Amino acid sequence: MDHDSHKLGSSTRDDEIMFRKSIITPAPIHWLPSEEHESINESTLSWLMELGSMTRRFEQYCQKVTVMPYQEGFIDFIESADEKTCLPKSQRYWLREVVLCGDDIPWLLGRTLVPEETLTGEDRKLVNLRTVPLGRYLFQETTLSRDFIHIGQQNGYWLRRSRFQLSDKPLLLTEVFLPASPVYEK
Ligand code: VNL
Repeated sequence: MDHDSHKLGSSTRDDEIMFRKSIITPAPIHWLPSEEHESINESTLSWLMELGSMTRRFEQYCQKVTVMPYQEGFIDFIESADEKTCLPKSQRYWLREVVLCGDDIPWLLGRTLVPEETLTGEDRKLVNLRTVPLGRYLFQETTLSRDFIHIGQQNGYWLRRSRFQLSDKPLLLTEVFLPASPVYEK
């Protein structure tokens, strides 16, 4: 008799859920030093360095952009050393992973990590987004600024990592551009 079997699929606390593997594979990421950015073709670079909302940019290339939630919830620690160095230490982090689709075709994998300390006041709304694109919230905020964008490649696909500040409270976004996205169009 497996004594732990009753735990399968059930949660330990009402705000704690069972986590699946990250939507972004653990395959190694090759981060490009900024000197190498000039070797990227102009069109691709304009996507990777997009400063506005990716959702809005995508909307120029399809009829509708939709969010398919993959998983959302609080996690107690960050596994990836890479990500850990980008955020201050926190008791908990809000994790949101989604697939962003253009006309129902997956175009982007999005992973957002938010230290609990960032979720104060109005910014607590970040935990209630569900199918609302994150950008709809972030880019209407006047208190939003971006610290950096890192560009990289994983399994031959482009990705980027951006750290934002909402009223000086950090959050980390990772976006993997899938092959069907207009990023790869020639
Ligand atoms: C979301 C939408 C996330 C678009 C993204 O990157 C993005 C989201 C992290 O709704 O969570 O580019």
